Amino acid sequence: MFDKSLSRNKGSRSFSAVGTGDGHDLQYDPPPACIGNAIGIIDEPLRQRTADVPQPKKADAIRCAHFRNGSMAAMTAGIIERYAAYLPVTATTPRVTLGEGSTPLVRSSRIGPSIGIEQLYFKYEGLNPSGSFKDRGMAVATAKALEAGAQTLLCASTGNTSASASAYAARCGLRAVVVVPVGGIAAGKLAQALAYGATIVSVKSSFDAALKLVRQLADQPGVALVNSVNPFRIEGQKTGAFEIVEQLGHAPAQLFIPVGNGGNITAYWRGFGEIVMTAGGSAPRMHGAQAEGAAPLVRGRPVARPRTVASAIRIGNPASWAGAIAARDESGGTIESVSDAEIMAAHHRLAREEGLLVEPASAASVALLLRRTKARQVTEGGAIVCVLTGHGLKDPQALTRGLKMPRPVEPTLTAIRRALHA
Ligand code: AN7
Repeated sequence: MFDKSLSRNKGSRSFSAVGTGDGHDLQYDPPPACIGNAIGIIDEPLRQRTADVPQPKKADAIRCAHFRNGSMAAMTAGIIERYAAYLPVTATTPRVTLGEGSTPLVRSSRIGPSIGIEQLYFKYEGLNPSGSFKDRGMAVATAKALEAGAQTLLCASTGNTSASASAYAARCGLRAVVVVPVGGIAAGKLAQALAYGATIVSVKSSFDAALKLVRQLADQPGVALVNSVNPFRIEGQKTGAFEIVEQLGHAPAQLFIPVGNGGNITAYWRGFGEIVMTAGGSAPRMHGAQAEGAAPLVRGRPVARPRTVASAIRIGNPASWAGAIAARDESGGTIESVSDAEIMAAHHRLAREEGLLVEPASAASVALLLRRTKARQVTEGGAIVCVLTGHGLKDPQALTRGLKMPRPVEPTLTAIRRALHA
């Protein structure tokens, strides 16, 4: 079991969780004031000072009443502010945030009991500001890019990285340039990047080839590459592990997580490792889920033409290959593949049995848990956490597959009754 307080050389940082006593549905104290003092939190990023928002002369009553019981800003402090002592930031690093992190750890109501797992939780990362876990890493990567004087965020992406980079670039007045594989990105994510004002280049290649190209392009002044090969991305994403430990009060026994480029499993493993080093306890077994048609880490060699319904993890040559394998081996875990049918079945169950809407890639973590449970490979007790990496609304095509949209009926009770019984 982990101690709830993590201490480091800069003084101790206490994660106080005020809960209902049953280990879930926890609420958090605002970050202790001492952290701000110790490292000098800057209230607003430097680049935003010029944004001149017209202010009313006199504060209006409704607004004052609304904020009387604490400002929204305190509730949604971003990950840099909350975890500065554990991140490679200094007092002058801008506290870039869109309110990322602080995502719910939702206890399973129906899937867990149905497979005999009492303590099953879902880390619902789709509730991040741009709809995926990438926002944790992007906050730190963008802050460090600003600090270094960059003007452009550059990335290749299967979708979520491009949406996240575009959002954070817009936030900070930077340019986003995203290179995406043609036909390889869900419609919602492309629309999202466009809406945030990114410059999008669609290349006639796979994600892997696109990443290779942007790595060459990144070698220019003023350009920051924000794929997970950027070490600040991994640093930001490890905060997902910190939150799980805060929310449970200890680390889970097992963590299930989808794997594409291998960045996130590397980040979570680092996060758990740092907690063990500072507070003791044991880290979870890490179970990485790849899609059967895009499973280079399972096969032990790159896949030239990766195929899967889960476009976010349609990756044949993961950039964080070594990190993913280390997470697996050091934790005594596994990296396994699941079929598209298993992914969509898990997607369906999450929506219908838990009320959790995710994109197919995210459902891979649950698909792997279901497969291991069926094969009686989940023998040890303790809490299990599945990371749900991205929101379901991003991939409307996958979402509506096999669903029948309702036909309009006449506005009469008879017609509605007839429709209900059809
Ligand atoms: C929902 O956006 O690679 O193993 O370019 O969007 O860290 O790559 C997305 C990856 C899992 C895999 N779930 O994470 C991109 C991109 C979702 C994702 C992954 C991705 P990594």
